[in-house]
Amino acid sequence: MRTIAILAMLAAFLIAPGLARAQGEVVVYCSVLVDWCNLMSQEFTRATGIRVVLTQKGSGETFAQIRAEANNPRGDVWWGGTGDPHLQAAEANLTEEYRSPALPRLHDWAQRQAQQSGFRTVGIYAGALGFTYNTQALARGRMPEPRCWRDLLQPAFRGEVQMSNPPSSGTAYTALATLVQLWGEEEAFNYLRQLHRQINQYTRSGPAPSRNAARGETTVGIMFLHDAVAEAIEGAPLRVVAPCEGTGYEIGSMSIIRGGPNRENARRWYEFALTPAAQALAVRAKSYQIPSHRDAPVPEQAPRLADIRLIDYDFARYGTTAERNRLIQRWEREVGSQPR
Ligand code: S7P
Repeated sequence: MRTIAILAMLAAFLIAPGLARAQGEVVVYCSVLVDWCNLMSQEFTRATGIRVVLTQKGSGETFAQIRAEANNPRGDVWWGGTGDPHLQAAEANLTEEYRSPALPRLHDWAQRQAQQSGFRTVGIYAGALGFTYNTQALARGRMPEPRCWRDLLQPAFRGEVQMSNPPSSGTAYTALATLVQLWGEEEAFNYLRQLHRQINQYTRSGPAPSRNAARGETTVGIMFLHDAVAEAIEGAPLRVVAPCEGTGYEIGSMSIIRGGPNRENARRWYEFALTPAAQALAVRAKSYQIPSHRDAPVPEQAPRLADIRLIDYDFARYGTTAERNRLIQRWEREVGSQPR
């Protein structure tokens, strides 16, 4: 009897530290809207017992942070955000190769994102780029209904358009790369120089222009369509436009940070985030992207990629550091630094 009690104590002693390690914490850099970050963290902790230490920042800023911390990584997993900076992080060896058993259950575009990065990132959602306008501000200003990118150059929209800032925002970089792919580089920069005169503010983060259009602080906002849909569902007088010439899209991605302090828990998060149940949480947090798991429900309100004239976005090319730096430097030189 005494031997059994001692063995039981010994077993408990051996198992307990393992359990503590299995629970512990995971440091998540989250690049979607804060409500979704919080809900996902709560549900992950509920499912696993692992505490989540969360930092919410846009994709451009998170990429900059991970790069700055390269010699002493503090984050474990980067969840969400536009795919291009995830590809750059993979190229810079800032993230770790990992092949989830769930990979074959993901849509082709999400699997392609993984293959293109040498399995250092994976697609978790998709969403198309476009613009939104405040119908009340438009009516007040007697402005014409914009349907195409080129409509935003009309004199009526002078000072009425907002977009995020390409050097700091993954969304704005998607816009820049989209226009270059749509029209060729010279024509795209010609457009961007003219658009510059219409801009009232380049915001730090990507979703800000839709929030500001919802409040009537700008008439037009350029952003991912799902961000404007979220505002419209909350009752904002916004119309959401997939531009007539065609548009690009993002593959929102997830990566494990190389050398992070809680590697096993990063993998637990990664697997959890690829389940249909976890992906279905988005809509509860009022996020309306297309989920990457084939079995995850697509929110009824999500703009359908099949209904939009999408370009064949070249993620392999526009996700490289060389291309991003080159385009952003050109944008700063020829557009951002010019008077409006
Ligand atoms: O969740 C909204 C969303 O638009 O924000 C993400 C992204 O972090 C935006 O980054 P920037 O602020 O750097 O533009 C998108 O991936 C996502 O769809």
